[in-house]
Amino acid sequence: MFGKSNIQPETCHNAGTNWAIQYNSVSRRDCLLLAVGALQMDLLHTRLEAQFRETREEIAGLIRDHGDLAIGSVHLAQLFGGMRGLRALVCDTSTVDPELGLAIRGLPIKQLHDRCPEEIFWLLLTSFLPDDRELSFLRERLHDLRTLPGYIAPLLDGMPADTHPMTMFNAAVLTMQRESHMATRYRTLPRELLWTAALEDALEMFARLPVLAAEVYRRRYGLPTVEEPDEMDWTRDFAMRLLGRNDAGFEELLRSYVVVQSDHESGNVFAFSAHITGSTHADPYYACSAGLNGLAGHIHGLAAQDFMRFLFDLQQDLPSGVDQAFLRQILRDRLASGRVIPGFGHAVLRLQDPRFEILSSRASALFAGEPLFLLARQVYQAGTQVLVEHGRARNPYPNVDAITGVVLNLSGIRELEFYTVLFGVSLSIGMLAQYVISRGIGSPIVRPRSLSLSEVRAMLPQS
Ligand code: AMX
Repeated sequence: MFGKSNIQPETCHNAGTNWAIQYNSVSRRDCLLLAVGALQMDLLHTRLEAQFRETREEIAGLIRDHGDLAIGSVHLAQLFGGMRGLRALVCDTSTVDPELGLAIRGLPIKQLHDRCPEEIFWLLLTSFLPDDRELSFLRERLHDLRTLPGYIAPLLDGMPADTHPMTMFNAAVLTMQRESHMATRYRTLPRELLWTAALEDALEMFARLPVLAAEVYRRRYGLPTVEEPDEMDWTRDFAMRLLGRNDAGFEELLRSYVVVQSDHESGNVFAFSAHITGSTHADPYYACSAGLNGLAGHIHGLAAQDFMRFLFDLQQDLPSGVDQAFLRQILRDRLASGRVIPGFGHAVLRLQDPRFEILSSRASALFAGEPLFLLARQVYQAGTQVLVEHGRARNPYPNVDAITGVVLNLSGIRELEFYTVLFGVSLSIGMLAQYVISRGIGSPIVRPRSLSLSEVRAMLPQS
């Protein structure tokens, strides 16, 4: 599970590949990586190389021929409203239509939830689902890359015992930044090839983040060490590391859990934070870490733990059950005291989140009679009724965070603070794909302008 860290770069002008000949100030490590990488990365690399070249040319043409085309306007309410509804980013990996929900590369998530995360990573990057050969290639590559650097175990063990698992996870992600190929090769790679090093980082992170998450889980909660699994299937390996045993039901559930949460276009806080950070050419470790920091907010990725805390409080206070009228009153009181109902609402979606529906229907099949699931269903109903009655929330339905904690808990992962880590592992798949694409198509630094309040006042119509 743990290995040695990367060797430090040395100077080397003895190039072994075409790229290296072209950019002859690469280090010995770069030469090796380029030579080995050029062989191993062939399938994915060849696809992406052509794709990025064409997209770069298309974007240059669009800017040249239509650069002045107005695609929308900014309303004053949006300045003060977190830019919600403002369409000011380009993201091809996925779309979140308010009335349809998530589609990855045009495919609705309801058509994809039986796929595996490896297929989704490939789809996000290339816009094609991999064939069998491509899937095996990716799995082998990930299998080879998954060993964590040796310094991660002491880092995790050295943290205060009550450190939030999300902090442990993210501190380790940031610490692993020293492994970054992009950071090492930045001085020598031309801008249009930065994506090649970013892809190496993305693959390593995709391979290692589940291993890291499982390490955080077991160390943080003092669980016994698990015998190292040796699975080619990314999800099976992850499931075994988490539970410490093979459990086909949990594996299936985890596969859907990861897939439905793998990407949500680029405007959500996690992806946006990562995108902005990456736009400075900070490497994927820094960018992912920035995204994880954003995810660790209560009205974003911590909502799953907050929803579960709410359920547990209900169970504890009312051990013999709760009727709907009383539950509605509890929720009304909560709103009246200025608190949100966790696990409800969405900044973009105006329908019930299809991701919630997918995981709910899996939960119905697996946990139909479980008291926790029955209570959760009562809350789904009462929460929507109370939010409709309250009249403020534009989306009164339960969101994905209202179901993820329930399915994890009923699968045996009971430590609710850990749930956001699993959300982070899932979302990092999209974030990493977006990172590679952004470097591949040459996305520039993100730098919107701001207005002062007095400038806004000066724009108001004079009465
Ligand atoms: N409970 C209480 N009030 C809510 C609410 C909820 N679940 N959802 C929305 N509202 C309120 C908003 O706070 C806002 O109040 P205001 O008018 O006093 O400012 C009003 O309803 C209108 O909000 P909105 O436009 O419908 O939503 P938003 O874009 O402002 O916020 C979100 C979206 C997700 C932050 C919000 O619904 C919320 O706080 N939900 C609870 C936390 C949660 O479940 N977050 C997870 C979301 C999914 C995710 O990112 N993982």
